[in-house]
Amino acid sequence: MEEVILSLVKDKNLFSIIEKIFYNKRLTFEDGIKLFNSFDLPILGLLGNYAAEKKNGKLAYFNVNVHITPTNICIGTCKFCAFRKKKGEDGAYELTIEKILEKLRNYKEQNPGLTEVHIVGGLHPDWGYTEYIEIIRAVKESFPDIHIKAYTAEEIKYIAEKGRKSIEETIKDLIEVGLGSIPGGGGEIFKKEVRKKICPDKISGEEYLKIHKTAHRFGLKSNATMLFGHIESYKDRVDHLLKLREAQDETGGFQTFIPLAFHPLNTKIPGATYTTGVDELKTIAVSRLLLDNFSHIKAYWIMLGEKVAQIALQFGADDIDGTVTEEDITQAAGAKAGEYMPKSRLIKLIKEAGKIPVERDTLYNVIKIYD
Ligand code: V47
Repeated sequence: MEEVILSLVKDKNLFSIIEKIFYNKRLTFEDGIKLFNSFDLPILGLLGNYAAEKKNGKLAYFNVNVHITPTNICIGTCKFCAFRKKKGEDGAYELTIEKILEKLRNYKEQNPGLTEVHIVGGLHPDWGYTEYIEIIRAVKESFPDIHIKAYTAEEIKYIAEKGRKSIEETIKDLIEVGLGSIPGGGGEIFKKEVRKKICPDKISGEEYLKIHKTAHRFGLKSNATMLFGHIESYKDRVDHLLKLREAQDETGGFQTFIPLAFHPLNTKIPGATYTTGVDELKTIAVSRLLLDNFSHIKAYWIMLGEKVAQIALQFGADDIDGTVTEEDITQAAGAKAGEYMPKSRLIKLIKEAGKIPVERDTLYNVIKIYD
């Protein structure tokens, strides 16, 4: 029987990896490369799904959330970003605190059961420590029941520099005014040579990890991301994933890993194209298999589109993100998905992928199981 099953595996390079997965042995850098190089997509899916179900059974998570982006004015120079504007440029905007609260009030009405607001924006040249802190304070004071997941590691460093404070002090102050967790943005690709080309002025991979680990030590949970499908190689992806695995071994503070599919429109990455379905699914599966110490892998439907995100639930993902409502970063770069998905649609996508939809809060507390 075993032989019959093994004969279904077309890529014989996967044999030793399958054995390791089955016996709970940690995969190596070379294993990661073999998995990415494999075209045995059904087996990658089977393995990814096996690893996901070992962690989460048939449960697949979503949440009722909104994104708010207080400004697109940014001194950053990331070549993959189509969202950023210079101060005074056509389309540049900055929201007042009153406007942010008004948006949130409207979104809360449209999204009954809203539990999370995701707030990230640009590195605004004129905003100081106080401006960034006051946004969090005002949102928390007006909406005490909504979890605030805000500010990427890059923004936290910028805020700290603006306030001439340490990362530790900045995180402490943010927690004091109501920050609940940190999103994964800014991970991009850790490998120095690639990072220098796609985001030369951004914090390094080491700094990104250090800021997340510091946040974890202060009791905050965070997410991690990897931007894939631009100029990076499989080696760079595996390097990125293993560095995350190492950091997670140290603190255990990451909740979810989110592979972000690169969108090329209006970006400055020469020759870049959209990612393909096979590469997206492969990346979900390999991420699930390498990140054995992450509880969750998110198939972010905004970037994968609802169809690939749904299939990803059979390839190792156990989370599809949320209702979202407003999303600007991917839209600026040529998103093919929309920016709002009703809860009923998220539930249908998950059910028809053969999984049990679970409405969660940001920290993965179960709100409702739709069995
Ligand atoms: O860091 C920028 C990416 C990220 C493009 O933590 C692009 O729950 C594709 O991190 N094509 C921000 N991606 C978004 C993000 C995120 C989103 C949803 C949930 C969570 C979470 C985090 O967006 C940036 C960058 O890697 N990005 N430009 C682009 N052209």
